[in-house]
Amino acid sequence: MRIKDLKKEKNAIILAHNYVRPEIQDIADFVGDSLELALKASKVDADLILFCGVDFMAETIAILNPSKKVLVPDIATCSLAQMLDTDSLLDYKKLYPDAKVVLYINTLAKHKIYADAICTSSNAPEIVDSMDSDKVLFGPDINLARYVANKTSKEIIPVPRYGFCSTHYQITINDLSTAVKKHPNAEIVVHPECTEDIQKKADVIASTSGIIRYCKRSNKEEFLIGTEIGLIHRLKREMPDKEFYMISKFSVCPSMKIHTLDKIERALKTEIINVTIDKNIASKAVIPIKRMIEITSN
Ligand code: CIZ
Repeated sequence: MRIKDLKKEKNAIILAHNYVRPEIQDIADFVGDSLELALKASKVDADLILFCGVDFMAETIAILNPSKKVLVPDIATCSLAQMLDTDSLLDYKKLYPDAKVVLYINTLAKHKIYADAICTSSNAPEIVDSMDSDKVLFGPDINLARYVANKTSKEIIPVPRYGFCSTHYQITINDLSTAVKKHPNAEIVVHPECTEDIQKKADVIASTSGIIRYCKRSNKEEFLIGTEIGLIHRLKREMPDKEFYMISKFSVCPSMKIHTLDKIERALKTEIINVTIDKNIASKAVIPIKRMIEITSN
């Protein structure tokens, strides 16, 4: 049976992250960033959510939608989320007892439970500013931590000392100068997970959905994009009259590309792999996630 029929039969909806393969974005009911997807999942009238993205995103959807069955086509691990380990987080908390803890959404639920608030790349400075402490433990991405530190008067203490997204880290200054030589009129738009060197040369730094919104507003016709390659599909689809070039052709997240149409069909047929979270962890992790939603909707 085809995906469309299976979706109808099971009252299922397919949610896909901005970074997944183009053919999956094309059949998804909704494509967005992790927070948009989790919020969308709470609003839809579906019994089953098939999510295409990586582990921490699937967990967030499951935590915010406890009454719905959440499936993934395959196990996709975010290497950045893996860079935070429980012992270092707890050691830092002991070392800075007065600091609040803000964790990027790219963390596993077992770590979210230690946060005062979660943030995404689109709301990180706002969430940090809302904390009632001068010091904030922030993790796990060092580049996002630096970006936030430049936007706030609070002291940002990165946890761990050097967590990074391998996909964004592969975008080098050399790639950027080559791309600028080829497309001198293009605006440089990058994600805050890019290194500090790249961020300094950028015209705009924004989250995935922020990049889409910015390119729509801009009068420019050409853009050099510094993020995972999957976003290019959405940019081109939504702005066919503008030109988008990757700064580096190597910015590909293997975990995001693990999902395929065949695996989606299989998942809908068999209803495995199910995303389940320990009830005790879910009940604690939902608190800092809801805190972020509360802060950003005020
Ligand atoms: O929140 C997300 O989906 C991530 C990881 C990045 C972004 O900028 O959308």
